[in-house]
Amino acid sequence: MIYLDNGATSFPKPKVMLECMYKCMAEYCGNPGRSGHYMSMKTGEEVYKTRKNLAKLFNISNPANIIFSINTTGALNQGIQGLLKEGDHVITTSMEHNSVLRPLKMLESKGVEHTIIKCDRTGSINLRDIKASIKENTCLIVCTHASNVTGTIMPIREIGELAHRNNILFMVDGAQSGGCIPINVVEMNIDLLALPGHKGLLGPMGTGFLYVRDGIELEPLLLGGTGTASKDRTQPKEMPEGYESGTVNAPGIIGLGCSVEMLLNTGIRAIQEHEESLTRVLDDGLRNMRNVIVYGVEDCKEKVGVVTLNINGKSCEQVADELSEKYGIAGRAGFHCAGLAHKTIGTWETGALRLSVGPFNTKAQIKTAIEAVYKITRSV
Ligand code: ALA
Repeated sequence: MIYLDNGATSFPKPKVMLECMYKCMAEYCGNPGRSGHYMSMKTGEEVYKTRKNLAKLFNISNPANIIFSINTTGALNQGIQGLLKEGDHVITTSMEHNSVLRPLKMLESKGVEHTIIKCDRTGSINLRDIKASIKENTCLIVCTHASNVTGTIMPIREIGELAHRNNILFMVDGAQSGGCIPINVVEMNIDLLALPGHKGLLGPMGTGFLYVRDGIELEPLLLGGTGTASKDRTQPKEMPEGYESGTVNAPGIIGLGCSVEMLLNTGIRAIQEHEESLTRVLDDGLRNMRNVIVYGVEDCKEKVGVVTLNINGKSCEQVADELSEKYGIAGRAGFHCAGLAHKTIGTWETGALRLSVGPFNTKAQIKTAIEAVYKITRSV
């Protein structure tokens, strides 16, 4: 299969990661931070190694500020629900995933209000609109780094600057950008960063994390065993264990650490260049095709490796099925858990087909995909 659904999860995974996970499970996997024997200690050390690799990749000075979660949704929920309280105001955008918009909607019933800034039809935001929405009780701006519907990259550094000038915290959803384009939490003014392990970081599903800058007060979302202060009925708030209650996905986290090590050696810039060149070929090939509508920004420097389209006369689901069944090409059709983003770009009624590239795709595969879409347009 030609896999162009890297926006949903990356595939294939690096062999080094598979070997790493196998070794962990076959040779030493004890419960980290729970016992003093070799297996528990070794697992704890390897889990910590992942924290260190992630810290290095994102310029996080203290690896203990990384809280492991089961996915980006878990990380975003911990960040959003852990921070906000009655009377607070939050600013977000119309290109967000439901993992931001649904917690914010739920928090309305707890007295937390929010403003959604409408982006334009390419998914781009105007900083002036954010600035105009800041109120006295605004305490958080939460924003995707790159849209999962159009790939559009948001001006994160500038939004972070604006937030900090107004004493507002800045949280970034890096679900589509982590491992694909550089993220530097210091240079980009990021206070909280939520990321998946299984997308651009090339780790397994069931992994993700939330980075929380020093000095930020956060209520833990999940209460329970931390391996520390066991006689205490109240939840410890030490980072990171106070926010990682229960047994963590150690084999997954350790596998993620191996993938991140590989990314550190390869360099994110090299991955970015490769994905950008493939995206350009795909975008150019489809944007100029009769009966094909491509959404989002045209300049591939302004987006991650996503090309989203519709073919006149066919539903996006039909096109996705045909691509899969006739041509062995994997994409994702529908609304991508981001209905409001579809409303923003004008596909509220129809949804769209998303093709998303990864580091292991080749130019030949992209050309085959363009050819396949062309054949489908001819069969309408
Ligand atoms: N949020 C993921 C996507 O965009 C699953 O497909």
